[in-house]
Amino acid sequence: MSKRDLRGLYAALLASFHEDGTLNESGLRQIVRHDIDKMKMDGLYVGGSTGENFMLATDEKKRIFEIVKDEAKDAVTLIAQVGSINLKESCELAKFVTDLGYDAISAVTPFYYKFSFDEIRHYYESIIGPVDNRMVIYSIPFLTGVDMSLPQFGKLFEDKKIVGVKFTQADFYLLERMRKTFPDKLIFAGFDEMLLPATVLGVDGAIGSTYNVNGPRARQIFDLARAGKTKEALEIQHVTNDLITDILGNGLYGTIKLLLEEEGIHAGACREPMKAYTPEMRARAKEIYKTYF
Ligand code: MN9
Repeated sequence: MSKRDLRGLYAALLASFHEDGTLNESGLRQIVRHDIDKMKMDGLYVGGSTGENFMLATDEKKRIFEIVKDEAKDAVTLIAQVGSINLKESCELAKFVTDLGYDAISAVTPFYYKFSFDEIRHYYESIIGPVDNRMVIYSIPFLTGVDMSLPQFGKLFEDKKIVGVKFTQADFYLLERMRKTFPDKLIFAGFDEMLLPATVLGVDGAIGSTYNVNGPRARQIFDLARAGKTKEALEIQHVTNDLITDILGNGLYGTIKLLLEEEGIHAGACREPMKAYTPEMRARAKEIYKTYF
């Protein structure tokens, strides 16, 4: 099992597709290189929401995990998100990425059906139990509807292989309680627009979609906040949040991909049913690029 320190800043990796919806393998490699070489990320979080993972077939997920490992090698930490409500698939992917040498596994809380906490615990134990790897819970209540309590996180964390959580929620009271209660577990901030307050509360790292384009500013916020320079960090968070607001207003993943296209990276289209780019959306992305980069 990888012993690599998991702390640090991760890009939630985008996937690249051709217009016909098939995977654009060279585009994906370009994004990986960009995140490592230009954005200077400590790691990549592969197969998350930003990777449009929940719209993909199992063999496409596997191909992405393979390509990313092949391109990144051991240059950065790699976490593979394998969660889905097809538990058999999640278990198969957990083994697959462990064999590939991924440093950790992550799994979104099972969604759509209203699973009980016991069922959620069973899900995590089924995924991580059989493999020699570490698990980072992916908590994102606004998309999954699964909002776990402090004691519930505590029950999951009793399993030594469950080492942390990607905390994509804005509940800073819960975040503070988690930090105090679980000093040895890893907490990753999941909302890029709240990186500064999350860092002040002592997160171990952050995982975000906008770091594919805004990595250097995120690094400044993270470093300044950890050094106690919150005023300076806030200035950069303000610019960052102007950018994020503009990105969200134009379509999140599509706009990040269009910003990468401005850098000569073939980030391509989004997977249907996400919509194709309109001329207006492309034009707005160009304006956003000129404003912030
Ligand atoms: O992985 C991302 N969450 C989603 C985390 O995409 C649902 C975030 O990075 C957000 O995209 C970002 C913008 O709201 O904070």
